[in-house]
Amino acid sequence: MDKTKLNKPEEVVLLMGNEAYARGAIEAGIDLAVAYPGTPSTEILETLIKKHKDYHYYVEWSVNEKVALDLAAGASILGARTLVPMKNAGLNVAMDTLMTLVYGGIKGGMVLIVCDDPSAHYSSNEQDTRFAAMAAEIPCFEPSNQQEAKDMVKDAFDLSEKLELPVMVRSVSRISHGNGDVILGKIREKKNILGFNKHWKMQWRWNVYGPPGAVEKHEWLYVKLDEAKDYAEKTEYNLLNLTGSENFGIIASGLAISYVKESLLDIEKNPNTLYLGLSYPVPSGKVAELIKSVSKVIVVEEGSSFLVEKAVRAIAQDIGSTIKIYGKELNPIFTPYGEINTDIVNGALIKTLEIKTNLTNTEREKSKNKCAESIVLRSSTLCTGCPHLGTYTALKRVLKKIKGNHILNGDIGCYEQAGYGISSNKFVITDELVKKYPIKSTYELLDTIYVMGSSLSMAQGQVKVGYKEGKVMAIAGDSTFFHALLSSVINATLNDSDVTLLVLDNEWTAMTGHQPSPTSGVLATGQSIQKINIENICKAIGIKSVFSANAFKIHEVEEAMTEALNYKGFSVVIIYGECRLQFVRRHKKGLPFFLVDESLCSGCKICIDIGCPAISFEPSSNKAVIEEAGCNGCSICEQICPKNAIERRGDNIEGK
Ligand SMILES: Cc1ncc(C[n+]2csc(CCOP(=O)(O)OP(=O)(O)O)c2C)c(N)n1
Repeated sequence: MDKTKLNKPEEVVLLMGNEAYARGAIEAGIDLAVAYPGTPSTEILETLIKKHKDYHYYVEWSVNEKVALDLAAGASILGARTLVPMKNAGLNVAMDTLMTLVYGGIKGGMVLIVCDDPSAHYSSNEQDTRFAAMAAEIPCFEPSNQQEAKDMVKDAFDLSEKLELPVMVRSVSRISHGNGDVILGKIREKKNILGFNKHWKMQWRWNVYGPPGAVEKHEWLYVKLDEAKDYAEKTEYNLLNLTGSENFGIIASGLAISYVKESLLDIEKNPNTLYLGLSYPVPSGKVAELIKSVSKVIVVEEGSSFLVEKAVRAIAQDIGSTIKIYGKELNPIFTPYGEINTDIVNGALIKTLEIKTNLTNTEREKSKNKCAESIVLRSSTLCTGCPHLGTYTALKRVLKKIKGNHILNGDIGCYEQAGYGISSNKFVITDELVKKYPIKSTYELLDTIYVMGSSLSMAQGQVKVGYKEGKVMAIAGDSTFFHALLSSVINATLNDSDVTLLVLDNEWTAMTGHQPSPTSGVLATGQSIQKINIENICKAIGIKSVFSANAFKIHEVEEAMTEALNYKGFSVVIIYGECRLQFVRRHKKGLPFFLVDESLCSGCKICIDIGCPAISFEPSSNKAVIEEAGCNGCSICEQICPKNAIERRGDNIEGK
């Protein structure tokens, strides 16, 4: 965001959804914004970090989402306005706090922006986090465009303070990462006065066990929920339009509203509509009015919790209506998986309503296909020179020498790509083949990947039930180590599990865009701090077998891994190697690069199996090729070439 424009209310600025959310928070006069990075939410805090000095609020990348929410809770009960953005899965981590925080609420406004990811573009699931707002019994906004993204955050703070409850704003990737015109609003100059009052409006207000106890505090939450329902009926974000001329009505929420609006233009229909910008609680009065005005209702929403659809059915039953309701759950016209878009809405409306139309979407299809033609198909890979490539190359070589059906439990980070199966062969599943499947590509290494921190505890489960057919390993990064793995590390130490953990310490939270991790030595604000050393933590916990190695020195890594794998009990190898992109940023000049000496290359493809995007194979000459401009000079290929056919050129700076 351009600072000069920031102070100009009424100015129209093109903003990415996540910048719009950040702007909304600035306009609301926040005191604190804390988060753990996670796509598609990361840019919200990144934008706020850039502006924290101008608008006087505290920012930090916390070690995980629960810690972030706890921080915000502590501040909000003093009266501070706090923002906690996170990705979908982030709320799962923070849910423990949220479910109890609502029993007494907060004093200063608290807004959680939860960025869902329908179609799982950046996530391991497509969860519809609106269900969490419903479970926690707090209001949930859902913007349909970038303007609303900004406005809703600002209004969510006011609502939060009015209800004395945290309020959720549910985003989706296409809002968070899409761009749109936003009319800027005024920035609230006033900051809330902070103060601590133990019995603010209620005895033991901030102590859920203090009298009145949890049940009474839950009862209080229901009073608040009634106020939220009232707001849902009155707010202009929930827009009822009964001036339509069709015998069907549409109820849509969030981004689906934009799809519906576009679709109605396409199919040239003008039904009664109810657009919900606040999708929890659903305004039953407005829904009832719409139901009564038509003979069928189509519910369009993004996600699979059927939140609005279920509510519409319940309201229909309540008012004795037998109207047919279409959506995703019963009478499905949309699938509950994958995201929707205007074309899908068009198709569903045309089919369900048996609309005769000339609309074929051909123009849109044609331009889409044209764009698709110019895109080279490729899957994601680790970067050239990535330290994880060195680690995995060493791991493959070590495991090849140890007999058995080893289990590699992966975790969440750039290194998870070793489980993406890029260039893996398709094969018919037979028990024998499954066990003996020969791993060549780095991208076929990891067997399990679920969520942050699960690798090591899953590995423990495997050995504790007596798995003995091979080695059991867990592989996780530095940011993940602090986020959710540390408790598993303690658990594995306590219960002495025969598992080897590899911690790939690349000094950054790389996958989400190089936010600092506790091993970076720097804070979000740029302030230098002492690095927290994972090796020291492991030793302090009492792990007897802790090894370390340099990711860019294959033999060193192999040696450390071999020793750890030979150890009977819990062993840890910390593999150091800064994310090569960060390293290259600091050493723009003078990096070495590597080239293949064709006269020596035997075409064995050992270097290809590293999985480095700078190395390819030329079938016509049967030789490997290194693209000079792509090479980041890590030297892994040089170290493993059996023919010494890879030559170092340029200067001689090595990775740390
Ligand atoms: C609960 C949760 N929060 C956030 C994320 C987003 N996320 C994906 S990978 C990652 C961190 C990766 O950092 P690290 O473990 O250091 O590995 P690197 O990418 O640096 O190799 C994060 C925060 C997530 N997937 N789940």
